[in-house]
Amino acid sequence: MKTAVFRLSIPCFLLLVVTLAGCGGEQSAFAGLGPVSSRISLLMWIMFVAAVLITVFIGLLLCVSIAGPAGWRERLSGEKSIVWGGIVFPAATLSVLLIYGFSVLRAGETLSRAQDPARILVVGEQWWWRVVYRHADGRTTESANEVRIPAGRPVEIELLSADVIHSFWLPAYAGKVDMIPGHANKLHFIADKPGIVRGQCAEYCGGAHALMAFYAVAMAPADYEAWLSKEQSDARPAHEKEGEQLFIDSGCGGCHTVRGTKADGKIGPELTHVGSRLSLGAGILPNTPESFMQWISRHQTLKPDNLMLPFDFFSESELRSLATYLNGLE
Ligand code: HEC
Ligand SMILES: [Cu+2]
Repeated sequence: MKTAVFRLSIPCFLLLVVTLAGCGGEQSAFAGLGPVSSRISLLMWIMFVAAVLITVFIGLLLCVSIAGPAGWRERLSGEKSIVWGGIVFPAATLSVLLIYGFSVLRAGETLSRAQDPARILVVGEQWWWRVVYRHADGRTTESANEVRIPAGRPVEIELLSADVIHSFWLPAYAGKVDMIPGHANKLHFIADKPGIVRGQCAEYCGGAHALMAFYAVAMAPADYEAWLSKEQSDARPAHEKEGEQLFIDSGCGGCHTVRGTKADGKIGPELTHVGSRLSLGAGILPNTPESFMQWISRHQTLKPDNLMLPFDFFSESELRSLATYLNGLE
């Protein structure tokens, strides 16, 4: 008996460690790094503590009604306890929680009336994110798989989908909002301070759904403006001419845009400044020359069924010059 308990306790302990490991870090709903997410996590704690208290209370009543003193048992089986415990109490608690929940939802709406939010459009695609920054003068700059925002300033993200339903979830700053084909949803939040957090698609959208993540980078407002004007510019002339030529000749430009070159495809992620992003393949690889080589040669293994054509025929040196070229697009 003792050994059985001991044998079970190790997997249980490991499971607990693995589960708790999900609580910290860059993709945590507990982080509360902005006013909207802080209110959501407070609501969650209130619901959790209330649920624990109610469960314990009901458990106690159950014990008393089974094995308690006769007087108590009789009182609990009366009509009164059903009316108060079964109707009045749940109706009152649920109404209070409902009203409080609405007020938490309003926190985002209040932000939506804020003057001059940073406006960004994010389109969910199988299985990556198209990100479009709207400038004050009406122009736009397209990027992908990374959302940069100014810290301390309201952000308005318009959410759309190009194919099926996705869900934009950036737990450190806000709740999740669905991206629905043909219907624009809006998400409002503020990031309290500069930092890097991770987001994830939170609605099953096909095979590679679990590999559809992104990073959000909150920057000091002046740094953000500087970054945005750099992002708006065309790609600087390539040092790696051979890689650039290979990119054009292999037809990569039929699906990808590198502004300032002949590549102007719109099917895949925009690559004008891909070298300055944090990750590749929608949050699945770190942005290094080796990752570019891996992605180009093995992306169908790394992210099965993704919509980029397989390119598994390049030689090592061709891969290297493509990777050097792309990594140099900063
Ligand atoms: C048929 C269209 C198509 C062609 C042709 C194509 N790609 Fe792609 N590419 C995509 C799509 C779609 C994705 C996004 C895949 C995903 O993450 O689900 C992608 C992703 C990428 C990424 C990762 C981008 C990011 O934001 O992380 C790189 C790098 C890339 N492609 C390079 C290339 C290169 C180099 C070539 C030519 C050898 C090429 N692609 C040809 C469609 C294409
Ligand atoms: Cu998804």
